[in-house]
Amino acid sequence: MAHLVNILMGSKSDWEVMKNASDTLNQFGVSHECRVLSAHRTPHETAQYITSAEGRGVQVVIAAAGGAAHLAGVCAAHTLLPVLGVPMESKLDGLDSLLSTVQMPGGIPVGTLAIGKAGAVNAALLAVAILALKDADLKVKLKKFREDQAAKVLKETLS
Ligand code: RP5
Repeated sequence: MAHLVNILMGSKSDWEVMKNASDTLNQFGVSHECRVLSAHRTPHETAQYITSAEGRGVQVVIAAAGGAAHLAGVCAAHTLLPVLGVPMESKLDGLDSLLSTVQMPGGIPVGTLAIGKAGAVNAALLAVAILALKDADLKVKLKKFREDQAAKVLKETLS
């Protein structure tokens, strides 16, 4: 079966955070592949992998990197697929990663999420929302996720 989402990260050190994106996609039963590929350390392999993504049936790309975080931008430059960028926490608290990911030149968009775990989870949820545009069952699951989340908040008690 084709993977619908590719999750890329610049280093294995990003996996602890990006596992949250993978876990969230698993929660929705969305098939995906996770790879370590770096814009700087493996530029040719990154370009090759992302250029072939659409042909492999991928519909959304999630790219996470920290520091001089160019991975999402490089991915976006090599594909017409939607690319969601997740800035990783870094020596500068992720601000460098955030700015490197979000400040794309006009013409090559990257949908940039929050720094760290919230961004990883939300990238997966946004990927689900994109896929749900053409998948009614997935839309039902997303609606239930939101309802369950709201119910949990409303049940909170404070001592
Ligand atoms: C980036 O540099 C990676 O995405 C990671 O967030 C950061 C540090 O990488 P390591 O030095 O831990 O491999 O490319």
